[in-house]
Parts: sequence; structure tokens; C-alpha cells
Amino acid sequence: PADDHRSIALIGAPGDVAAAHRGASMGPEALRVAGMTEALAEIAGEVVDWGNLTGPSHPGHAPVDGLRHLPETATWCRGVRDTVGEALATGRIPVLMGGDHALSMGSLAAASAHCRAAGKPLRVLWLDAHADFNTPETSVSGNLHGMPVAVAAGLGPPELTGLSDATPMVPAARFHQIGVRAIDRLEKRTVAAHGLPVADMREIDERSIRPVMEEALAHATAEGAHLHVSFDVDMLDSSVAPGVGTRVKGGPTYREAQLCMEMIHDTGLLASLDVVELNPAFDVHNATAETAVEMVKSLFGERILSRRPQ
Ligand code: EXY
Ligand code: MN
Ligand code: MN
Ligand code: MN
Repeated sequence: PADDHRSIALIGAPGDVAAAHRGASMGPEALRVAGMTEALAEIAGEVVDWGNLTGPSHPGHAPVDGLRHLPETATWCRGVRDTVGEALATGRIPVLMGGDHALSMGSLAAASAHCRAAGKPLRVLWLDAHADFNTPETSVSGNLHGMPVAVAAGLGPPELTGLSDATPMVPAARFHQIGVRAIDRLEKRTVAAHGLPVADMREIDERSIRPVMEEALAHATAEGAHLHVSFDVDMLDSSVAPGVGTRVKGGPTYREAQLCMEMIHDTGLLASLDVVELNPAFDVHNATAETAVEMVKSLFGERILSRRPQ
């Protein structure tokens, strides 16, 4: 596919203001140390590292009206939106290196605007242990990294839903979530009420990864969509990925996750990517960062027997 020849813009976003634990701010550098740039250059061709965005550091405040660090989160997301938007406008595949998962509100706002301008359908694959579908009313923690999917679907404070000219920036039905195994009690009701498409771990256990992924990718393939992949590293089983702020047991194994990535690559539709929630403060010898880079290599076409699909 033609996308194999599109150049990649690496964008570091060292923001952790929306997470429970500090330290995701060290994510972009840990991914670089694990060889992200070199790996992509070898597999995908031209890669330019645009360096790191800047933004507020973690203020350590308590939630206000059910939300912690709303203005700081909005500032980070505007920066991400504008830079991811610039990458898309210049024909590149943006790879956002977070940072916490709230930053994806910025990349989703950019992908949404880009697709509306180009008249292209947008589909989002959300790889995560969590549904990230809390609202200020349902959240127990007030942490905004537990809310980006809800905000994209139009639920949440105007400071964040307003990151995009369109509300919702991405309707709930255009998401597909894989690997989910931790949803808060009230959050479950919102997921059901809005019909968020979730393939939870039970479904993966019962049906196996391949048919679940075929189903998740079928709409995007039929539409020739812009496929945005939001890879929260905590999607991986916590035994393979300890370096995250919110570890959850019972996730996909290394090979199950890698098969997801290989199948995504095979569609030829990957057009923008987030790699988020890596927290080097919890990692062991940068192993989670290295695993994340290995997953990204598979997303861009690395194979066990060859580099390119037939
Ligand atoms: N559901 C929990 C909360 O809202 O606090 C945990 C969210 C963790 C979010 C990580 C990024 O996926
Ligand atoms: Mn997440
Ligand atoms: Mn998560
Ligand atoms: Mn390809």
C-alpha cells in the first residue's frame, strides 16, 4: 500500500498532568532510548523526530468539580492538536509519544479535523486495559486520563469537548476498544448508554484475538477509513508491561498484542498513532519501553519472516 512510503513525524508530549501518578512525562525519552526512531527509520522509511512539546508540569492539586488539572490538561491537548494537525496536513503519519492518555484528545481533535477537511471517514482503535469513558459525574478519581473517549464522544467539560470545531469530535460508534478489563462501576453505565463498541478480555479469551480484530477492523477496511490507533501501553498484560501508572492483570500476552499490531498493519490504513501511558518511574530496565517499540515495529510492518506483506 501507498502508506508504506509516507514519512513519519515523531512528536514527544511529556505531559502527565492528567494521570494518577507522575512519571509519564519521562515517556518520550524512554521510547527514544529504546530505539523508536531507528526502528521506524529501518522499517517505514523516512522518520523525522520533531522533538518534544512543552507544557505545564504536574501541579499536584486536588480535583475541582470532579476534575483534576483541567486547565493544564487543556493546554497540553491544544499543543498536541496543533502539532499532530501540522503533521497530517503535510502528509505525514504522526506518532505521538506520551505522556498520559488525556493527550489523545489533542490527536483525536486533529484527526477529526483532518478527516472532515479531506472528506474521509475516521475510525479509532483504542487499545487499552481501560475504557477511558468516565465523565466528571462518574469518575471516582477525577483524573482526566480516564476520560478522553467520553470527551471525544461529546461528554465532558467544554474546555475539552471544544478542542474540536465538531461535537462530538469522534462519535462513540466510531471507536473500537480492544483489551479492556477495568471499567469503573458508573462508567459501565455510560459505556452501555452510548453503545461504545468494546471487545473486553472475556471476548478475547472466548473467541481469540484474530476474529475479534477482524471484526474491529472490518468497518475501517470497508470504508477505506483513516485509522487512528491509540495504544495505551497498559493494554498489555501487566507482567509484560510493568512500566505504566495503572497496571491491570489479565491482559493480552506479548504475542496476542503483537498479532493485533500485525493485523492493523495489514489493513494499510494506519494514518495516525498515539503511544501513551508509559511510565518509566515504574519500569524495570526500560523493558516496557522496549516492548512498546517492538509493538510499534509490528504496526509499521515488521514481520517474523519478512518485512513486507505479500
Ligand atoms: N477508570 C480509572 C479512572 O478513571 O480513574 C482509571 C483510568 C486509567 C486511565 C488509563 C489511561 O488508561
Ligand atoms: Mn487509556
Ligand atoms: Mn489504560
Ligand atoms: Mn503498510
